[in-house]
Amino acid sequence: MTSNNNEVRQYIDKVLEDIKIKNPSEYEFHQATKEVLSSLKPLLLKEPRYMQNSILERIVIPERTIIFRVSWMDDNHKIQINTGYRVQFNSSVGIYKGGLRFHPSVNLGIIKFLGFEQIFKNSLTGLSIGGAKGGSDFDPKGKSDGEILRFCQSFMNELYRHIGSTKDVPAGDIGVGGREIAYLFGQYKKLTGLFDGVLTGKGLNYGGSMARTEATGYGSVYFAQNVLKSVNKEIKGMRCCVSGSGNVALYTIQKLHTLGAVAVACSDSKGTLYHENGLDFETLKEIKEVNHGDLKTYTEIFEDSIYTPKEHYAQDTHHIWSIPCDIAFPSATQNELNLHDAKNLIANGVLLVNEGANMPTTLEATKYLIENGVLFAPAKAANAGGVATSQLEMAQNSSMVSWSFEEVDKKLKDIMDGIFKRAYETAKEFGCEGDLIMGTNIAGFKKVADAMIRQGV
Ligand code: NDP
Ligand code: 2IT
Repeated sequence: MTSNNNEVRQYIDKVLEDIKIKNPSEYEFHQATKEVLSSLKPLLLKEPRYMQNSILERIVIPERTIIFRVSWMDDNHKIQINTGYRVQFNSSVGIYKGGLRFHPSVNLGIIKFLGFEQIFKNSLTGLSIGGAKGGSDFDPKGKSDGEILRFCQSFMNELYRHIGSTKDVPAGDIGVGGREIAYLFGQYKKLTGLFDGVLTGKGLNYGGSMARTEATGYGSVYFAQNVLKSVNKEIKGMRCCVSGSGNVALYTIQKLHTLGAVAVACSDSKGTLYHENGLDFETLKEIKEVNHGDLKTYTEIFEDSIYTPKEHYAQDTHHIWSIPCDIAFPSATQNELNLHDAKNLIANGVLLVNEGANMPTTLEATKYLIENGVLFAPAKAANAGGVATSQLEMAQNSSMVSWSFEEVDKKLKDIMDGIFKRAYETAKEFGCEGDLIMGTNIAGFKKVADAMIRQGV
């Protein structure tokens, strides 16, 4: 028995409508669920069991949402209060897994959109990992090292009871890098007396994996290589704009240069940097990763580079997307590439948009890019190298072995090739060859939904 078109469309619309009613003002969550559910139509038409088992209604609600108070003392001995979150979204195919974001914009809707996306991304890697996300509205910018330490300790004082190496394994995301993971791990160990793989992205001297730092950026470029190969092109010689200058952006830039492409522009929350002959990776790393500084200081070292502060951006646009490039790698944050930006990219002849960040392209911009023949690599596939390598870190921790950089990098590349193949072939199976959004969402969803059905209500 198959379902008919109207029935499926009404089912999807009803679930999306209910999400809006039950979760008002969670706009990013509305956007993420709309993107996924809309692309599942061909699958729901073909396989009625998902409707019969109320899978959509179930999958859009987290298994557990934890919200907690985080109080900590600043350097002036004043007590500061933030909100902490951990949304354990889906454990059908494995332990809850996903990053922690520390940024003042964090709210429940943002953590839910990220947790929801994580379910399908993790499933698509081909590994057994469930989906979760967490974080806080704490702003690490301008805080002393002591303040970061005290915040992380207080955050873990509550989080520790909800996580564990066979239960829920957080990692980094915006505002959470090696320093924060170390402080969080130290406090977890004090509270539980356990030295285990409860967090990923750990330092190499206490259980971390080689290549985890590089993994999301490298993986994003490996994915782009696959997309280009499918249209008989190669990455060598391509001029690229990579937004952001954090973990994902930096290692995207490094890998692009290794492969003979040229990254000409990057950005941070204050402005855009353009360097016609190619950005210098080591200098960027020193400014952003080591010193947590401003991108602007790059122009003091390279006088032929140009910095445009955010205040000078044209209205409603992000300056970086008005710089001519063959490939755009949005790698900073959600909704950082809008319809105006898409029009600018197309006017300048962009070939591929490869999403390094989570949900960086608005729904309107995505539609416009695709309608105008731009290749599009969706985040759940293109940035899955980070979480996949986190799983490799967990595998090394539980078996007490350490793999070399080359071994991990090789596994990462194989995983990214596998993700592309799965997404590409799934799209083809459903009559939409080349539609990687549909391929990614259907392949990611199917594995989780089938596990949910098999495991009962
Ligand atoms: P980082 O904190 O290391 O870097 C984020 C970068 O983006 C910084 O340059 C930051 O600017 C900029 N940025 C952040 N928020 C904004 C904003 N609201 N407006 C403008 N610029 C902003 O984070 P990551 O590199 O780890 O994460 C980047 C993206 O990649 C996120 O969407 C994240 O969810 C996603 N991602 C990360 C993975 C990982 O392993 N880390 C894995 C998969 C996806 P500034 O330097 O001024 O703060
Ligand atoms: O969005 C993501 O995939 C991440 N921030 C990484 C998650 C992880 O568990 O490594």
